[in-house]
Amino acid sequence: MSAGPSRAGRLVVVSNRVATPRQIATGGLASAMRAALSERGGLWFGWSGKIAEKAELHHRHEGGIDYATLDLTRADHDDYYAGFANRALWPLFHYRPDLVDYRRSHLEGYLRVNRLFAERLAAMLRPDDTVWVHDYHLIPLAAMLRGLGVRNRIGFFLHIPLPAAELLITLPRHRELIGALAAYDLVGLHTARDLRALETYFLHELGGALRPGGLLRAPDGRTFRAGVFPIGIDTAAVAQAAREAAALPEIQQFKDSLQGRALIIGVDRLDYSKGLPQRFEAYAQLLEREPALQRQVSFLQIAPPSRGAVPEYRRLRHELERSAGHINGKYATPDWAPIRYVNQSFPHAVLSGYYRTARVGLVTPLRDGMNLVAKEYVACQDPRDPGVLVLSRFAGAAQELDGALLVNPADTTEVAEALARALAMPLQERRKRWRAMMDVLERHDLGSWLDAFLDALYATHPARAGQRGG
Ligand code: ADQ
Repeated sequence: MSAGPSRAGRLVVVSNRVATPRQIATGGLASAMRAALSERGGLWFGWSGKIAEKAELHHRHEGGIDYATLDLTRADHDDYYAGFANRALWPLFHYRPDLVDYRRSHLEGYLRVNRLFAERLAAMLRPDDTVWVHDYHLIPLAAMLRGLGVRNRIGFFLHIPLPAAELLITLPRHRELIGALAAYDLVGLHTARDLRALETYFLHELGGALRPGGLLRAPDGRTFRAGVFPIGIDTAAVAQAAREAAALPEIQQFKDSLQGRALIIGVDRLDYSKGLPQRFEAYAQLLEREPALQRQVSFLQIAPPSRGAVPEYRRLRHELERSAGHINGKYATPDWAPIRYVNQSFPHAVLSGYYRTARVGLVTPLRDGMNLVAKEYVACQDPRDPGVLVLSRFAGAAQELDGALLVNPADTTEVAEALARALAMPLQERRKRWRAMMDVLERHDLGSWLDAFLDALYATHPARAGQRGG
């Protein structure tokens, strides 16, 4: 096996869900992954999204890419995905230890499915493949692959925040789980805050060490590289879609329905990390504090439901229905509804038209790894008359988009004030702020994120994997 930054061999992407061309027609990250895979000749491996009697593997070749997808049994799905990943890791990593529902059986299922993934993947790997594992569902995958004798370069990217060490240690068996990151050659995170959390955890909880050149050493002597790779969007394509969206009939109709009112837009998966109840409350405060704005603004919140099998998500959905109904009941007039609350997904072409129509993009997650909606909103603006982004300090995107009005999403008064300021902002200031943000998005787009991560991964030396022992 050759050491050094050789790019020979396939790229193998592993993620919980696999986006085959037929399943998802659009979607930035999925198409960027597919582009990277078809360019290098590659394999995408993960859960098929199906629940079946047994864990059957399906192979398909499409668009120059091999897809290998594995069905999960009901028990595996419930313990690994709905259980440990989404009821322990997701809430904890989003700073909601109060919502963690930790069960030993869920953790066992999580380890079981990771082992299953490792076994199936190991059988498909060639010696010069480079493996890129995605997200919190698969943290221990590399450790399990190493246990099976796999020596390939393996990188990991975490799409969600990595919380402070104080929170990580509340996870039972955290040493085994978080410590397993050391089996990767490269661990990528969205922000410097996430990287600090990882370093602090390895140094102070595991007794590891920081080596020159961004290397972390685990107590057993393994070293790995960790770095900050803030994900971007396909800025040029998104901006282009927004320019073209004006001609779509649904966008024309939508604009007519506003009757000249200023639009505030929110677009999020229906998730408690996105701060939706607080956002509705902030909007109600705006209407209360600035009665002159009543009938002059309209708030469109698009929130397609997700993870309906998890009780917290069902509760949140009810809460938002109540809150939207309450606000509309209190402030609406026969010809004006303050909130348009829509539980639907839209093609990106249409969504980009909504973004471009909106005077304010309201993105207020309580915690978010990055938040691509914030970036998409900015890229969709008309440079001549751009809207204003109101953005949570606790979204990874806030580290880059300082042209936004940054807010603490829990401080609903501050958010209401920012909304009022955004709605009243003069054109010149809007242009200046937008230009600053757009510069960042043009410099650091999705393609450059992909290249930066892969360059760093190819620069690691898999030969040192031989030092690890089996
Ligand atoms: P998500 O939590 O899913 O992603 P986000 O980054 O906002 O959050 O991405 C959502 C994507 O879905 C965006 O591209 C958005 O346009 C799209 N979307 C949302 N609602 C939609 C709708 N109704 N119709 C169509 N499309 C819709 C995770 C992490 C984030 C991180 C990303 C990428 O939680 O913090 O930014 O991964 O790393």
